[in-house]
Amino acid sequence: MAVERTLSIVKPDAVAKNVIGEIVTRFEKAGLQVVAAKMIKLDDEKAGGFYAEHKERPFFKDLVSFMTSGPVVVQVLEGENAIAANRDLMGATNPKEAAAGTIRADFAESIDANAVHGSDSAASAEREIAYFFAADEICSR
Ligand code: IDP
Repeated sequence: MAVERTLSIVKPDAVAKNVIGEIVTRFEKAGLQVVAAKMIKLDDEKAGGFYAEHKERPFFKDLVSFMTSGPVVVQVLEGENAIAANRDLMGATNPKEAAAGTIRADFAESIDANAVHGSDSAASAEREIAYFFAADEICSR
């Protein structure tokens, strides 16, 4: 298995629910390490650029509006198979379809407000990490 890095975002709904720590604990208990972290308030440009691949989708405007509705916590997670491991911890995009015990099953309200983001491939992880972090902001351990 390869050591990978992935980008995680604790979305505004989960920050508002005060469950940042509970979510990070799940990453740590699964063997993923936080190697970079910041709390930021996205603006339309930053959120829209992040989700550029969804620009033509009908939910794009709502997605940007939700992602800019409050602060988010952006993190780089590192560990064995980190990209798939994080996706497993997150659960399905729609919390109604997310497996029991996953972050989205436990903390998400709806497909719009679904608690977390996680990179879905190695190429996405590379782009997304660079979108939020300079190389010297990532502290490998
Ligand atoms: P992911 O976050 O599980 O990777 P994506 O397909 O990349 O899912 O979609 C990005 C985000 O866009 C989702 O997390 C969700 O908040 C939102 N989204 C995706 N599909 C829909 C939809 O059909 N309706 C409303 N929002 C959606």
